[in-house]
Amino acid sequence: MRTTISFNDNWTFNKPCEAAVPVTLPHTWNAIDGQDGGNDYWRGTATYEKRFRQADVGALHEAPAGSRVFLAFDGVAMTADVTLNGKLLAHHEGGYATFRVDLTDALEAENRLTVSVDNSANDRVYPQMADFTFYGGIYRDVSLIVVPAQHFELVKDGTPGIKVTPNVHLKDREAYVVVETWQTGGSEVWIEIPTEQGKEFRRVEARSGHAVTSIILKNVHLWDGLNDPYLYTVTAKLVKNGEAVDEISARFGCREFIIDPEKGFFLNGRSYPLRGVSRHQDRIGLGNALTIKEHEEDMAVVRELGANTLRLAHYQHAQEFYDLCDENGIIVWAEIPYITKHMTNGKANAVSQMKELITQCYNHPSVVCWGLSNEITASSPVTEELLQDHRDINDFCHEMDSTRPTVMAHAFMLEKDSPLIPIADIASYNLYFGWYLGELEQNEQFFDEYHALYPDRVIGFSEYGADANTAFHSSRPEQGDYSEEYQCVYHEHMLKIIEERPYLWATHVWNLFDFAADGRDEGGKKGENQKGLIEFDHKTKKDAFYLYKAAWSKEPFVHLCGKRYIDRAEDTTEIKVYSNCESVTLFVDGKELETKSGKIIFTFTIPITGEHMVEAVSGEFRDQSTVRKVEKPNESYIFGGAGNVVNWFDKEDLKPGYYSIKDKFGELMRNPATAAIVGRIMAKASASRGEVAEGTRDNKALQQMLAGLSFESLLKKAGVNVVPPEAVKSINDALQQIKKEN
Ligand code: GCB
Repeated sequence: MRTTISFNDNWTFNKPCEAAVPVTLPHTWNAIDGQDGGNDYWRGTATYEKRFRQADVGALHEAPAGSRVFLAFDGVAMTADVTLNGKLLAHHEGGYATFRVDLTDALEAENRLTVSVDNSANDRVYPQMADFTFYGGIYRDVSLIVVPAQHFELVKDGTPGIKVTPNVHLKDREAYVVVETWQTGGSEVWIEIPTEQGKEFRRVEARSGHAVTSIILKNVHLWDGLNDPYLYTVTAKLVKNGEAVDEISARFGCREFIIDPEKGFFLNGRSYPLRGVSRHQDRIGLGNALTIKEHEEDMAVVRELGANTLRLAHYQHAQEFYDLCDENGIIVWAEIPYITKHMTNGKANAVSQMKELITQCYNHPSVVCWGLSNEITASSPVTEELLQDHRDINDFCHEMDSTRPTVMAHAFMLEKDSPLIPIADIASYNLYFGWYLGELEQNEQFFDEYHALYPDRVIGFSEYGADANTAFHSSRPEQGDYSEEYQCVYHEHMLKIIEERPYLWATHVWNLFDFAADGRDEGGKKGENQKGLIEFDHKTKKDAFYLYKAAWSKEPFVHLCGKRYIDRAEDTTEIKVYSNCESVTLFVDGKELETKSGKIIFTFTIPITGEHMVEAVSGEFRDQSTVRKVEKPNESYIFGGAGNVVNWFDKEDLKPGYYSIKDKFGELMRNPATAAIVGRIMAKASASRGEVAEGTRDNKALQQMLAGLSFESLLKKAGVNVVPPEAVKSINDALQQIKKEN
């Protein structure tokens, strides 16, 4: 039988030009510099070393003769060379999948194990371009596995050695389950599945290292999402001369799903609209070096939110986390880091990462699709090479797995008729109208247009979000102000339009948590993408979190928004409550003010004169906050950047009949005089965005979309560094000199 022990302790970490330090895995060398902004975190090659004597490792010196010894690496970013006693045993490319190495033939009495780890830039291993930090290190567990000479396969693509394919017949309440194993040696494999009625058992002949059998589970207990995520466990024993020598097991779930272009996702024959969030794995102070504790905490938050789906972006997550999704009934979109920029030399790596993803995640009932790529046209043109790589990876997914569809997440500027879209079984779009650019309504317009054009194609919403820093607040929230309140306005709109569109097969908020994006410097924080519903500590929940909780969770609660927004300069102020209760009563300074009935969003207007205690109550559920009337707005609530541009003019201040920044970009480009003013400023903005802008210049859909936007919203997107508030004023002054025709 096999023995598995943790090999996380007693490593030495050597970074070039620095003294060696002792470390315990998991470890990343970018926990600090990968999160502090400046896009200057260290990317290079560092070495981890561990010395061990066979005599000190029980699992080794107690192992019977002929045993084989493997090391399992659950995640080493981004490439790894594993050397034992000077012999190079493995080279692995890809920072997010499990790989295992056979140490046996290089083992000595005293051992020196080194893992050389590299996260430097190259043109071969995905990801190379994205906003998130590409942490380096042995950031997941390492374990030592000792198996007999005859054992289940451990090395090939990091396989669990066992593959379970349940095929559910809902009408008969049966599942036809195919179980396969791969092994070295052994003559027979014994397969056992305990059921509620007893157990199913098969003796299977092992031929050329492969054994396969099928079992019909009658009265099958379904894996039914959040309602009842029931898991079966299958055990496989490898038998030699009538005796079991190795044993493995896998959990699986029996479920059926279909995806309808008009009605969306169905689980086990019932409509089950997928509504949830995306997750990146990292956390403040820890980087990507997590333990099961952090994974469990994240899952607890997902449960509190009531989401029924997660997009585990933009790479393979820890196996422990897919396990948690299985156990909690969360439907998962799994993907590889083929992202933002296509690389001519990247195909082999994209294929091998996909092979590992499917091999390692195949048995998880939570996983329902394989994501081929994310916004791959954001900075690459749609070339024949890019199309062919997608076709090949797509075919490859189907060969490996005939039970799950493939999916892609497209950038907003990818034309709806692009030949890239029909390659995958399902298309989804990442749209940020109402945040980076454009108006909120353009989100639903986009999808309705797509759905009208292609009513037979499945379409989904793979990303949408708005950044919010919980330090910033406003009673007149505006796009680009980074306030907690604008994030609420944005998501209130998005929640509504999503609920009105059952054809969206899956929707995922970007993102559940703020995450490290070392190249970013915006909204008052360096190095973070702040589109999370929860801050980077994975603890501080922003108000928008409770909007979705009110929509999705069945746990009754009331949440008073704006607890961090205490000082307010207006005489009457709005108090907003998110709740899944039917009515909410507001008390101010202990006095009952008003009861409102409704759904999810309850707003009250109250006069303020001094400091007031506000309380929202529904039955036994209550929440409290304080508001204080102040003479002047509290400066610390205002993001000193784009916010100034946002509130620069009110429509009433403008001269009617003359052009202004409020006009549509397309309209301004039609008049030669205004086009000259606008053109100059757009050239400057585009130059500052460099490479990404380059790829979008000749994009018809993008040009059309831009034409429909107000020039003001484009200026907001360009940001204060490119167009400072004074410049906005002088552009507007210039436009106000030019009279509109007719
Ligand atoms: C995207 C990317 C994601 C970014 C996000 C953003 O479309 O897929 O990686 O973090 O936009 O916040 O800009």
